Amino acid sequence: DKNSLENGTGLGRRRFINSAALAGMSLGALACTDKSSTAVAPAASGAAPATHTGGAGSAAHLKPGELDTYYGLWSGGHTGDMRVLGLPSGREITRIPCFVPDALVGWGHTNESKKIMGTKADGSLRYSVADTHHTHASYKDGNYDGRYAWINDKINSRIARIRLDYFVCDKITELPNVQGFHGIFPDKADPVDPKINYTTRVFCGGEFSTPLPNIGSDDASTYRSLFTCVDAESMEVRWQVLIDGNCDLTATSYDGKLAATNQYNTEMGAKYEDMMSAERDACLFFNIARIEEAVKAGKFKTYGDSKVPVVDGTHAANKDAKTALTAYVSVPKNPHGVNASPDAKYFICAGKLSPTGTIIELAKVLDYFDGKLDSADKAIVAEVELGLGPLHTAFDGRGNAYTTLFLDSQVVKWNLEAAIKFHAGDKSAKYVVDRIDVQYQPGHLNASQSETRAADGKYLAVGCKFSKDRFLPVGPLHPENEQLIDISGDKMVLMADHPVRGEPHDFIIFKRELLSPKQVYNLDDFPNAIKDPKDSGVFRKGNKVEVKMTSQAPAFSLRDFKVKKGDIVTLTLTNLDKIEDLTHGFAIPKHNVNFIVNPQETASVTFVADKPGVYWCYCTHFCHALHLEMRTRMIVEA
Ligand code: CUK
Ligand code: CUA
Ligand code: CA
Repeated sequence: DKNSLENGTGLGRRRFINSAALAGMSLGALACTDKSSTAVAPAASGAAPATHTGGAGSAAHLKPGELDTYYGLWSGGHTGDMRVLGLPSGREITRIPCFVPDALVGWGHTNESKKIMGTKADGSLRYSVADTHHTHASYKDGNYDGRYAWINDKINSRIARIRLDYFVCDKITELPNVQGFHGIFPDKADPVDPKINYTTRVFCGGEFSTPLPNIGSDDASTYRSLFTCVDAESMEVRWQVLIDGNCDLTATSYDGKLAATNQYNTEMGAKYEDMMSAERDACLFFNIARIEEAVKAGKFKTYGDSKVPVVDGTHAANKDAKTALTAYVSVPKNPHGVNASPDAKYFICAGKLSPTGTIIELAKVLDYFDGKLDSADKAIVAEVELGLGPLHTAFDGRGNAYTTLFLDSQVVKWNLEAAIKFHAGDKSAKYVVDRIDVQYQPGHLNASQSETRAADGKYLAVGCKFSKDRFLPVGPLHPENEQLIDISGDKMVLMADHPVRGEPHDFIIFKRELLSPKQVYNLDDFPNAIKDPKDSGVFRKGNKVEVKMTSQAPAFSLRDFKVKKGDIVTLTLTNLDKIEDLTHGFAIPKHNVNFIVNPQETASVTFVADKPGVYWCYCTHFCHALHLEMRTRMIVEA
């Protein structure tokens, strides 16, 4: 029966098949096997209700013109952008380019965006590939405050900040000394100053270990990972912590005192067999106040060219809990995901290779740092079976957690206090509340307002890594399947499937009232703005030519402009139109130029006019009845 299976006393067929697979195969082989098995028999047990009645579910389909009630910020995976979805409709509203060039807005083509992305000496982009995984937003009083969002690039260890007033990326920082920067989480308060009840730091977990400094060496046992703190305002790297093992995901406490990362490679292995050889790994806690004191006191090193202070968070240097910067709490085999409960009491680590969820009580971690517990492991208040392949956890604000089970293709809803009771010996405590099959193999999930004090338990989105038969086939590359589940009642109810282009990982969902985006730029925010059309013209210094122009539908301020063959041309365009939604584009044939300017925005491009001729520059963004007529000529003289 269901409960005996859930609480580990029974063995259903579904569990049996997966357990046998787990025992007999490597993880890699297992994932492949499971993929094909779900294609054949997607709903092995506990099938989701075919229909639902009432509740939040009835609102999934919005009428034309109706607005969504929640924003979703989705990571774009290796498209390197952040995607903005409306929930519950699941409609993708926009994409915010960050790490990778974007043809619509000219990201990576304009001088302004290239400066943010970073260029080489020759002016070309330093990187044009990325791999984003995690999106999080800035906090105030335990809820999102609508200032910023952040997103990571795992490939090049970069963190991007998005201004949520304009939905644009405004800063990108490359982290020194680390590779495979994965987890990311803003703090929610200052550990010392109670007046600072908002985000001032962003923590970043380095997943891969490298020699430090990174000279070529094949002895992986000498490689190191670091945990990094970035300043939320300046986006400069404040400090790093040298650790044993690696970092994966990150979480922060509501009081600002603790941050943590789950560690799946405490073995410091270079091959996956080595990385999964130990029965237990860890959830590593950082004492933020003590780390900042150590940095202030000069107790740090620097590595290579980096000036960033690195403090020592290894086991050997942190044996005395009363002065320790770090605490390693042991959790079962290769955990994935660490998430903070909205009651501010617990961090949950999901087991991945172990079928368990581990609840760590934060007050007890602080007790350990105060010398009141003889072992950090005593902060564990529950370690309970959830199902196979637990990855990420979300919350409903009513004491329940929702964890994705990658191998079981399910979401399990479980009650934290009941799990704690069960762990303490009360075997009658039924901590598993519900399960629902998802289609298929879920990675991240998140609930509306989940990782805030205002978790509202309305919607749960699940990022299924495989969509298989859920959409019309489009060749070998399937979309992923983002599913929406109504969690407002006792039973989870599947509301909708949405295809998403690969390959998102993480996302957050929050109430639309928390944001008030601006729809027209401020001319004064652009130092190179051309505020008066009369200031337009061609200005030459040797072979460097500046072309200044404005746009007002349906015309550019220069009806034509002349440059000479070989000129290095910087063309600056200010959109003087003030009306909301009145965006112009600017393309120059044969010169690889196309970008847009939104109302009151200024952007510039630099290119070489290398071939004599007449080039019709035209507006690429539909703006006016005379949009097609909105042109100017660039005449390149021999
Ligand atoms: S990781 Cu993708 S499913 Cu990068 Cu957050 Cu867990
Ligand atoms: Cu301006 Cu189209
Ligand atoms: Ca391991």
